[in-house]
Amino acid sequence: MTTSSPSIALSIAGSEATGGAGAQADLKTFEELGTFGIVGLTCIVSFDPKNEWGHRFVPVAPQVIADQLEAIQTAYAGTLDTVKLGMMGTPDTIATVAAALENQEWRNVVLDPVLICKGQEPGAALDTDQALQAQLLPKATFVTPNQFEAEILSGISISSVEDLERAARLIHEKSGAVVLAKGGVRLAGEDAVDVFFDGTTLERLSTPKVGDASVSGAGCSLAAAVTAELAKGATPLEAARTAKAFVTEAIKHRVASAAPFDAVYQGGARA
Ligand code: PXL
Repeated sequence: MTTSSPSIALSIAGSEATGGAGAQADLKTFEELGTFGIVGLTCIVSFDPKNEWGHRFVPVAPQVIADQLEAIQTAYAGTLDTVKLGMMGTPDTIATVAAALENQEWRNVVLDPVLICKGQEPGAALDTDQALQAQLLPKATFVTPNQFEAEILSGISISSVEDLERAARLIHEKSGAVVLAKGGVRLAGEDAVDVFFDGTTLERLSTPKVGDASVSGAGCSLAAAVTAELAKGATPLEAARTAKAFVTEAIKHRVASAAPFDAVYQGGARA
């Protein structure tokens, strides 16, 4: 290894075939932010254009997930210390990933607690939600819930930035992790406000909203950008600020398609 080797960032996540969200968003974000990106794939999501772009979901077999992580962790033993956890999808996948995480020490475990995706019914996957909270949340050093996920993790309903701040504090108390709770476009008002809380510092990260529709891949890319910045050695607050600016540009340069939602473009900051 030379001193110019890039920092390594691993995403354990699902494929979203149209390229907006999931592992594809993570890898593009890792690359844009100057890290060496790696993926361990947990599932394949293919939206169904014949069925209102609903989710078709196929899990990767637990042994195949374990094999990928064995290859990755053995290849980069000693240099890999930062991981992002995205969509898991099943309790078996969560157990497999939790076991693999135990095989080494981590400096940063960024958990994007993907409970449901756009178009899925809330509560469709209660056993998966519970497994995620029991087995992955305790391992997280940084967690990035959206409004819905923050409601589930904190147990309170969220309709204002003040609520989001209360939820961020509750989720920190429960997990010990740094929290970046994403209000995004979902809370009323002219600004997209996310809340950072690390146990001491509470900061509102605010930018003017870029339209009112949520854009596919925004949440994944925000958490991936946090992951890349932490891998490079940024503090959690610096990582959150950089990630917010990165995703704002990615939303401004979003890509339209025949799907009902636009996708973020991670090259936006360069464009
Ligand atoms: O945006 C959440 C998300 C994460 N990962 C995968 C997805 C989605 C939403 O569609 O498909 C694989």
